Amino acid sequence: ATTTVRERALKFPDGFVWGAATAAFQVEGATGADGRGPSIWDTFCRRPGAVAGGATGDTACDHYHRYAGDVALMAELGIEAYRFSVSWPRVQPPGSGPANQAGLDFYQRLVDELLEAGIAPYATLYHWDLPQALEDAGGWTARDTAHRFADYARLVYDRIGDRVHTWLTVNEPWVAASLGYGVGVHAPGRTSAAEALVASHHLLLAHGLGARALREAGAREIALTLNLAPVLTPAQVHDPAAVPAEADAEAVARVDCLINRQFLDPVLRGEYPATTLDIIERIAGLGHIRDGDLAAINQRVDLLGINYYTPCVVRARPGEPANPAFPGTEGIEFTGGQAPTTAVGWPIVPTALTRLLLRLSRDYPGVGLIVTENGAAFEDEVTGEHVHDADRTAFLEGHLRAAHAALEAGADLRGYHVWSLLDNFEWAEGYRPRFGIVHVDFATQRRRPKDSALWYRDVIARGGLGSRRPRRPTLEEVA
Ligand code: PNW
Repeated sequence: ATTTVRERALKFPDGFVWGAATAAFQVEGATGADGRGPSIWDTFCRRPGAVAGGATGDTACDHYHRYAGDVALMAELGIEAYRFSVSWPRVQPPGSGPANQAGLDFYQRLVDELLEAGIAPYATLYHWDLPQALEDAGGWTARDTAHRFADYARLVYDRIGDRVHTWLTVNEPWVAASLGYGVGVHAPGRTSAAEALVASHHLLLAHGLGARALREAGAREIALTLNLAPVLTPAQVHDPAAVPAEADAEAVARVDCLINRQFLDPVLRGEYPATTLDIIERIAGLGHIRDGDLAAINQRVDLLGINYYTPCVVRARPGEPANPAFPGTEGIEFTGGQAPTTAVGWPIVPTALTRLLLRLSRDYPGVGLIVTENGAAFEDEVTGEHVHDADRTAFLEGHLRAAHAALEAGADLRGYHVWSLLDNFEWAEGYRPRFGIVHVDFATQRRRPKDSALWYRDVIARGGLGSRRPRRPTLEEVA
């Protein structure tokens, strides 16, 4: 006999914030408008072979001109919060000096439109579009860039601080430093493990100095956003309770010190883990870490923003060379595990989100948690008016169930932003991978909510997930 198991309806707490996220360079376009200066991504896009298809951010989703329509669309979907980023080269084209008021005007218009629609603005101050002039002066390998960031944060706060409750300083310092300065697949395209480690420290310092400047100016809620990846052995991908062998456990702990604790510990505990510090010392020296830096980085934050897409799966393998994105990982193999993957090849492991949220609650108590990005690229099926993306809906539902499990176990999770509101410029991958819950036809700029957006609208309206009969397997799957 078969029993029909219904997935249970899940209610999220009152006040849980349902949002959607984008980033300036990925959606705005209008890169020459109103005095905006060049960023490292404008430059990088013009380097032959750097970005798939030679794509640029010149037009992107033209959100700079279409923001009002995009806000109206969010309102129709019932989205309660919009996480956008502010483009530094719009606000301060050379990266220092006085503000470009015309650039700030855009964010004021956007924020006013959001508030008018009852949508809470969540402003990220740095989502990778460094002014090119600062890169020419050393970029994130230069300590001064962190000070420039704090000045810029203050300029933005002075204009829209009365209207924006939640501020996120820096988005994913690991990606900005490792992929930008270590592996070279992101702007500015440098390839030095030592520079990546120095850049990481300066991005952390920027967060700390920026958070301090925002706090002094009166900001109410301050956060940063980290790309956190639970580090698992291949066995734990399927069985979260699997106990790793000692050598594998050491590999897990080491990688955890690079992807997660290199950022969590300085920000939330005011120190680097010993393993991280050893690796930094061996590869970059410690000359760039000055007395007082860790205290500056360890500002009180009200929220920790978590970008979660996929776990990091590793095991010990003697003789394996270090992964270029993770200096100091000789003898560790990075594998995918056996999970199904998204269109960009990232394994789909929702249970790892529960694990991550509970680990953060246990190891870093006292800070509110918010998922600032979670989502997936899939091949959507466009048929006339409709865009079918059952894979994305299943991905989001699985991760919301995982988030709910963490809430039930006591995690202080305050909200969730889907990545992304719109299909957009996916960095080195160009416009091919589509992460949006809203489809964008880049030839016409037409927006069409995908099935996942309509599903998300219902989730928000209901304050959680309805009960659901799992899909019956198809004949091919049974055969
Ligand atoms: C995040 N990786 O980026 C960013 O915050 C978004 O701007 C981006 O569009 C989104 O995730 C989807 O990729 C990442 O290679 C980019 O490990 C690359 C990696 C991780 C995160």
